[in-house]
Amino acid sequence: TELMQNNLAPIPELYVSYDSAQKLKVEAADLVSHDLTARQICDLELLMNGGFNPLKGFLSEEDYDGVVENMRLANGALWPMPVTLDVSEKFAETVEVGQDIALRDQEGVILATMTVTDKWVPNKSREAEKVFGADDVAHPAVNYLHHQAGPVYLGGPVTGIQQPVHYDFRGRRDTPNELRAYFRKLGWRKIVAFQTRNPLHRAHQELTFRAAKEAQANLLIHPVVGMTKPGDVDHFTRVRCYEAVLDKYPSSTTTMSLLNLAMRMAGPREAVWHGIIRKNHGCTHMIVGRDHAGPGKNSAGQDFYGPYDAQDLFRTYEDEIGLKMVDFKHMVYVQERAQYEPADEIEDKDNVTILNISGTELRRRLQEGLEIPDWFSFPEVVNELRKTRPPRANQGFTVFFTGLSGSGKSTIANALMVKLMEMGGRPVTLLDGDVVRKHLSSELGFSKEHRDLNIKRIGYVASEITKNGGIAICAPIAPYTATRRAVREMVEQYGAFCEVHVATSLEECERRDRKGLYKLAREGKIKEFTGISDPYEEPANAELVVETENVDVDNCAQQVILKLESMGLIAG
Ligand code: PPS
Repeated sequence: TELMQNNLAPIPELYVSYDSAQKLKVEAADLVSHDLTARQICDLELLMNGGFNPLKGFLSEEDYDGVVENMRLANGALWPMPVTLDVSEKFAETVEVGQDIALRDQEGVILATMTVTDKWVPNKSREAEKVFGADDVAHPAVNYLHHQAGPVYLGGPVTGIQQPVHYDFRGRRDTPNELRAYFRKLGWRKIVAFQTRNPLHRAHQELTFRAAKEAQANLLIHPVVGMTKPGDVDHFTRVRCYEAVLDKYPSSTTTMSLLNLAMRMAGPREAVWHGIIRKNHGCTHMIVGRDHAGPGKNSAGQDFYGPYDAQDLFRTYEDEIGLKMVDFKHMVYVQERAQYEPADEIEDKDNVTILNISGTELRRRLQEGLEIPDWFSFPEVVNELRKTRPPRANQGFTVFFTGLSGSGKSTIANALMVKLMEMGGRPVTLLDGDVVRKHLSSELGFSKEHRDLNIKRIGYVASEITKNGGIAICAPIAPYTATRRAVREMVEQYGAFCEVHVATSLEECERRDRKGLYKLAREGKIKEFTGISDPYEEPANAELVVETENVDVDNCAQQVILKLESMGLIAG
């Protein structure tokens, strides 16, 4: 068939020659500049290197409408995904249609120029409905659309000056033309691509191996390292895992290349998009499995797409994509035969033992440091995963005390620190209110704005400590709910957050008046004093509330330890 005649001729790129690029770079210094977001940098790279062929730039309004409504550019070509340059209103006001703008990376390096042909305010709800299937922010791309993307879109052709710089795994990254040249050189004419955003386990190896055999093709492991689903295993870990698995394939038939794509998790439309992208990279086949590029559950707890919707849509457009789908059902392990088989092809289902570990179950086992059997994955892969996802009891976390001045936060925090140091295993840092105000926030006072800044600085330091596997104990007043929530969100990206409300009443704090501050506050000598002349918003959802009246400090600290143990943060 014509699909077999993969001539692997170079495909068009948007880059100008080296000399022109040097000139253009100097000239572009005078243009209005747009600083690209991380996602736009991914999109731009694939636009420039031909990965998004036939696109010549960010979509015009007419192309965008066609893509949203029926997956077609204005000229009729199949294109399922809006690739748009979203900007702020403020930036849009500085740009007129017809003008050239410079597109810079996050360090200010000019990557490209764009002639703005279109500027419009998109109907984001329509985009969400049509492209992602529902205007529901439980979908990561819909959430991005509404909460991160700017309100105005700019469209127009792009002139490429240079590729975005990557410092990691440089030898594993290839443009479409580099891959085509590689296939040409090795005489590969049929190539089946495997798209992935997850670590590969034995089931995937088996599936890709079977796919290559079925198509009698060479195999390209083509993992996405641009942006994947929030919460995925980071790409550094994944690439180390892929490298380990690559050793299990015959090197003469299989290769791996990293794709700097920003996924949208758009299921069926995304599968078609992936097909076009792989076609551009010189492949003739692509594996589409169960729930391809699935975004997970919607806000009603149901799947956004059916498990085989992506395969169905791909099949509809297969000829136009120009690349064949190798469809795969779910692979499971049959214990009696010690091998993986497609679940729907097992005829003696009732007489054999079928084993399977779901993604959720795998995360639980990693989380709790439990066994991950050899039939499921490769020891090297499990090893890498255990390094980045250590069991909870080895992960960093933050204990965040909040309460009035003189409530006993610092005293309990100190006792907790000593107890945690006695246990050992993880480094402990105490970010006490007074210490922080001396070292991190010495210029700040007690206005709402300054308190918020102070707490966010504490949150930032705590999140870094948590990320690096340590224990951060914070003990500021932190009077505002919204600010405490912001800190929680910062920390929870990396580890657990345990909020402890030290609920000593104002009357008791004032009665104790350890530092004599309440007296001064009552006399008006200290302004904006929490509880007296400034608000304290009581936490409604703290992990723990400790009473300090008639309870000694040691017991309060013990309550925190027990809470941490119940959260799985302290091993028995
Ligand atoms: S905040 O709101 O979280 O930024 O406050 P924090 O950094 O914890 O600082 C509170 C300590 O500063 C002393 N202090 C005051 N507290 C509250 N209001 C006013 N106006 C004020 N002025 C000085 C006070 O000693 C607090 O210490 P603790 O340890 O909480 O008693």
